[in-house]
Parts: sequence; structure tokens; C-alpha cells
Amino acid sequence: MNSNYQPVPLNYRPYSEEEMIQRSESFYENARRRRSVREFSDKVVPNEVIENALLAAGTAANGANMQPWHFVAITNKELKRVIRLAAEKEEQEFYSGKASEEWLDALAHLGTDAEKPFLETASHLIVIFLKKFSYEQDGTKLKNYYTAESVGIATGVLIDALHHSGVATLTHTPSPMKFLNEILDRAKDERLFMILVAGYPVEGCTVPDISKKSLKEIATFID
Ligand code: IYR
Repeated sequence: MNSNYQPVPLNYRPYSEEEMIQRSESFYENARRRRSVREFSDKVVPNEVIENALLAAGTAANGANMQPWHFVAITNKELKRVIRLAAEKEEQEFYSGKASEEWLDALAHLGTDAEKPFLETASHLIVIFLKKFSYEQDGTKLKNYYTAESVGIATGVLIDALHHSGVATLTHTPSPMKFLNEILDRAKDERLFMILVAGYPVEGCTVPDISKKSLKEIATFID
């Protein structure tokens, strides 16, 4: 065994089977109410809620525990406007030529377009960076592993932690916005992974009428 391996006890919490079933049901009951929201009010979410959700995201399973992520939480109005305008420029190109007919057809039922006012109105924009490398105190460069999987898992935990706390979100995946590394003071080798829009939905908010696949469609059980 590697001499660096110094284990500590697992802080495991056992439940009876009845409790397990009850807990799994209540988790699903809440999870199934999560929807991507595109109409946000400008009401500000307490920073403490965002901080706790980010701490939860930081617990995500990840490659070699390198924790290859960085989250920039923005409430600054001018900065949100800059991001909105840059994103809309990209999206205008996407909707008027860059995207294939097939892709636009797949999006049609969502009612999306190039206008992204929520990037400016929503309480928080959480810009998520993926770190291909880590740096030790002395500057030694270390490779991170399974970075896309790791940051994807952390983003999922973040979305569910926010949903659990009553915060609505929208995943926004812009084409490269290199300027964000610069204005957010992130190293050149950090890759913009996603912008997570977080806030309160407007009163009377509506969402696309979509459904999720059944268990039979998404899972196979082999005994
Ligand atoms: N990025 C565009 C288009 C878009 C793409 C997918 I895949 C979606 O699930 C939703 C939208 C936009 O934000 O409008």
C-alpha cells in the first residue's frame, strides 16, 4: 500500500430500509420539480445561500480529489450587463446561421431566442471554470484528471443544492468568451465551463411543457 495512504473512519449514516425508501422518494419528489427558468426577477438571493450551495458543489466526486473547478459569483450589475451583451452577440450568430436546421428544430419547443435579459436581471451569475491543471505552492504544475466529468458532477450538485434552497437556475453554455478569463481575473488555462444563472423566478413564471422519460426508457435492470 502506498505510504501516503492514511485513512480515517467513514462518517456513514445508516438508515432502515423503510427510511431509505422514504428518503429516496422525497428526494425524487423535490428533484422532479426542478425546471430551467428563463424569466428571473431582480430580487437578490442572500449570499449565504449561494455560499452554502457552492460549498455543497465543492463536495462533488472528482478525479484524484484535485477539485478542478473555480466558481465566480457575480452580482455586479455592470458586469452582468457586459456578459449579457457578449452572450447575445454570440446567440444572434447562433440563431441566424451558425446553428444547423436540425439543432434549431430540436430547440423550437423551448421557445428560446437570442435575447438573454435574464443574464442581467437574475440575482447571481455563477461563472464556472474548469481547471486542466493545479499549481502547488512552489509553482509546480500538476495535471488534473477527468476534469469534464468532475466539473459536470459539481455543477449538478450546485444546481440541486440551489433548487433545494428555493433558488431557480438556468444553465447557459456560451461559445468561448475568452474575455471572461481576463475580466474575472482567471488564468488563461482555466476553461469557461458554464454560466449558471441563479435567482428567483418572476411571479407567474411559465416554462415549456415538457416531460421526462420514464424509468423504463432511461434504465435497464439486469438480475
Ligand atoms: N445556447 C442557445 C441555444 C440553446 C441550446 C440548447 I442544447 C438548449 O437546451 C437551449 C438553448 C440559447 O441559450 O438560446
